[in-house]
Amino acid sequence: MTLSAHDKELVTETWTKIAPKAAQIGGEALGRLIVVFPQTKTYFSHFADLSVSSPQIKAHGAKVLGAIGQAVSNIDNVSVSLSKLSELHAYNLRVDPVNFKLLAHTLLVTLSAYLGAEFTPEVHLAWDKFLALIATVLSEKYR
Ligand code: HNI
Repeated sequence: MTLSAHDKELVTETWTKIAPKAAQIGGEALGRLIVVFPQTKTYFSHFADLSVSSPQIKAHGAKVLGAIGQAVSNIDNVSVSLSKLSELHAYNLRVDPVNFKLLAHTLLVTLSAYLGAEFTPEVHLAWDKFLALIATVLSEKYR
């Protein structure tokens, strides 16, 4: 997945805007994931509360967005930046890669809700490509 220089600029600009609310956005995106795609709950069955407002789900969503922030800071080198997480998801957690696409979807929806009119088609495209790149990186250790 190749992001153009303009895509990278848009992702970085958007991140600057949403960074103060990143934890909240991550929590909401993960909450949407388990509601809209309930099959994803199987990965979090060790959480005591799997409701949309679960503190564990929110805290975990915040962690996910933390990693996305790290990827934004290393947008020219996402593969190296997320290498450890790629190993974790492939070897330890064994998350089926199809789920990365589902989370990308709920993240886009959440970004749209937070950014309103600023979530232009161009910004949408840039984030779609960026999240697809992250999904590829997180899946690249599977075989
Ligand atoms: Ni994911 C743990 C980042 C997608 C299931 N995941 C993490 C951690 C980060 C993270 C950060 C915490 C690591 C640590 O504690 O060292 N996950 C990401 C990112 C994406 C992603 C950046 C994609 C954008 N993870 C997913 C998906 C699923 C998923 C799609 C399953 C549906 N992740 C997990 C599980 C854990 C996890 C399960 C361990 C949770 C725990 O606390 O036990």
